[in-house]
Amino acid sequence: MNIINKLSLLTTMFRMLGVGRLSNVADNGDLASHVGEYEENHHDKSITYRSDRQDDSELILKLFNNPYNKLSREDFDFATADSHRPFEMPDFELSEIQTLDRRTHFSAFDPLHRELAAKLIKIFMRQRDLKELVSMSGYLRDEVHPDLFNYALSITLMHRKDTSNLQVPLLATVMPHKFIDAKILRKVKEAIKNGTYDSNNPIFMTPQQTTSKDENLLHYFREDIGVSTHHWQWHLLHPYRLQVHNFGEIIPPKNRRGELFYFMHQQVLARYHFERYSNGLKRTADLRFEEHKPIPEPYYAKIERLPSIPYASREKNTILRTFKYPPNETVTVKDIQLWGQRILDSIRQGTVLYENGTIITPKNEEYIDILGNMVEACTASPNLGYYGSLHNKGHAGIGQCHGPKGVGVMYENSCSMRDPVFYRWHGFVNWIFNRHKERLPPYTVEQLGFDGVKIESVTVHTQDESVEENEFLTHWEQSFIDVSNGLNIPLSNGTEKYSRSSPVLISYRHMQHRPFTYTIIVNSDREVTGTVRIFLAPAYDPDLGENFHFYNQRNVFVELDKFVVQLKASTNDILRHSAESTLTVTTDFRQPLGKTLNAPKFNKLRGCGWPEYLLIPKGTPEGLASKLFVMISDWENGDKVSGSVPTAELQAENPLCGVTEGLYPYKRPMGFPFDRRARDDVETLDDFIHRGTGKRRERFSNMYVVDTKIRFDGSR
Ligand code: CUO
Repeated sequence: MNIINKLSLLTTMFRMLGVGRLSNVADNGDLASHVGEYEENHHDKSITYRSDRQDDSELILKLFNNPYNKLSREDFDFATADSHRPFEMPDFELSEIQTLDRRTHFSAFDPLHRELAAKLIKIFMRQRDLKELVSMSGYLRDEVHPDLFNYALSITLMHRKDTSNLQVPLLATVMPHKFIDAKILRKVKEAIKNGTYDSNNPIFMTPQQTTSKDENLLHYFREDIGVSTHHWQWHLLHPYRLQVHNFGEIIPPKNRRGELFYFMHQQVLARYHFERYSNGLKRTADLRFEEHKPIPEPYYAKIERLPSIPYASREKNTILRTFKYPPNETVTVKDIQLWGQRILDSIRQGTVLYENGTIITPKNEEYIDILGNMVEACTASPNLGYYGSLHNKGHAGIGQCHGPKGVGVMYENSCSMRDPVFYRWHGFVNWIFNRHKERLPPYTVEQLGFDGVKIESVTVHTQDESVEENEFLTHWEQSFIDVSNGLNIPLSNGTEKYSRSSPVLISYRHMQHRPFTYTIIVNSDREVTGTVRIFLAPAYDPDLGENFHFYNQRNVFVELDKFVVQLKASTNDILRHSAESTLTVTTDFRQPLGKTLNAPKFNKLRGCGWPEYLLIPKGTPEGLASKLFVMISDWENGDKVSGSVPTAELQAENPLCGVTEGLYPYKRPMGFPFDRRARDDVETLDDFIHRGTGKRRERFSNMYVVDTKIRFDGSR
């Protein structure tokens, strides 16, 4: 009997014996000792059983396609028995991983699912080379829940050295039901089945009405495919569960992971509010977990968690309540409040209670990182038992507040940003981070300044003559997503008009801006390296009905770019194009699978990063007044981390997504200089960029503010 058959038989036996229950998947010593035995013997076992017909990278990427269909032999040939070598896998691991029923909603917010994913990742990570990985993942592809498989293999490919140049297939292309209106996908599938699909006439996805009238105005932002993709990829890079019980870390937390959790989500919130202001709306209220607290906005997802199984919808004013959390926890509103209180106590006292009972007072610059992991909470939290799991269980509670109707989008990272309640919940999470940030002393003149470096001017130009200097112009644009790898219909039977190699394009509308260039003229009295930070914020505060007070404005500054420059000892003309931003990615949802990452700008984190087309918020037809802030800081004495060099390599790292290994390249706090309150005499942004008083008041030479306008052109 060849090994695949042997495994299938064992699997069937386990199922018959009832081993396939989630309740059996608890950590226990027996399990750990079995795993230990396997680890010891592992290197004596060879695991390869495929033919060598195809390139390994191509093969592994094909495993993501049409995940709810069985692998076709034409796509993935496991070869004949004679090319197999002995293949063994600890049966208990397989039987556990198989316990997740294929119709269950997989979510990384579910601790049991995280546990299964961690085990699967461990299996993938320990394969000794790509060939072994192809064999193992190829075998497991149809044995485990498709969403679990996608999650675990994506994380693996992002973290193994031998797959670091592979573009993990974007979830929207292989599981489009989580991103695209179910009706549209049904229409496409019908057309293909009837033989009426015409690839020259892509189907247009029109903006959906999914929530309140106000929030529907923000559909282009909340429900944008690129926005959700960024969020999904970010969480793949920074999974909650980083360890397997008794095994230590499988995915070690990346440098400043917790701080990045704070910063990336803070920037999402700043952008969301910028878009609200662009649409004539005020700030949204934070959502605090209170008994019977109603959520004002309804949300009718119109997308599916599994093909043909929709996400639950939430009616207007649905209330928060006690909810179940796997495996057998009941989480009350009071639990969440208690964790919140303990976290706020930690912030007030500046101390952290670790699991082993020690109390530590971290340095200011280290505390935010600990706090991020504590609030989220991932397994790098200092004390999950005491500080609980505020953010994650908040997602889970909101995602289940509809009662028995099933789960809502808040229960999953791939689509939670579509729901208006995401911004209310993360508003509360960010409020907690701000409690800490506001306790920090304001940055000193020395920390803010950069003597000898003077920004003489900053201007913004587009090539379009209809656009004025210092004006951004935004407009709608149509792009395409190819869903041919995610339709799960058997296609190439020889008589169909459509085969798997043909693209199936759906057109979607998104925001875009005219490309522009910043011209920054800088005088320097010496050769020196600087870090340039560019931010944009609205000038006018609709909540107050007047220009922004710095206290509030600092929270809505969106970072547009951050990079390192070598200044010479004279006048420097820094020309920087909008498309060069280190914070954005230009994701093409039509990209063919198998493509490797060799474009100069993008590294292995590709897919994580703010969509380039949403770099500039929408603005208004009349032009939304905004403030462009540019700052150059001393790189050597402030941002440089040991061992790093200001090279193209450093600039290829996306500051929103972090680095897969080594140190985060900008040492100053994320969000600097707007992450802290300013000194007491600062009321406006203009005050912030000045130092001294009376006749001695002068601008920080390394800061510059330009009045800009964001004009939305709705005519195209
Ligand atoms: Cu990214 Cu709440 O963490 O969504």
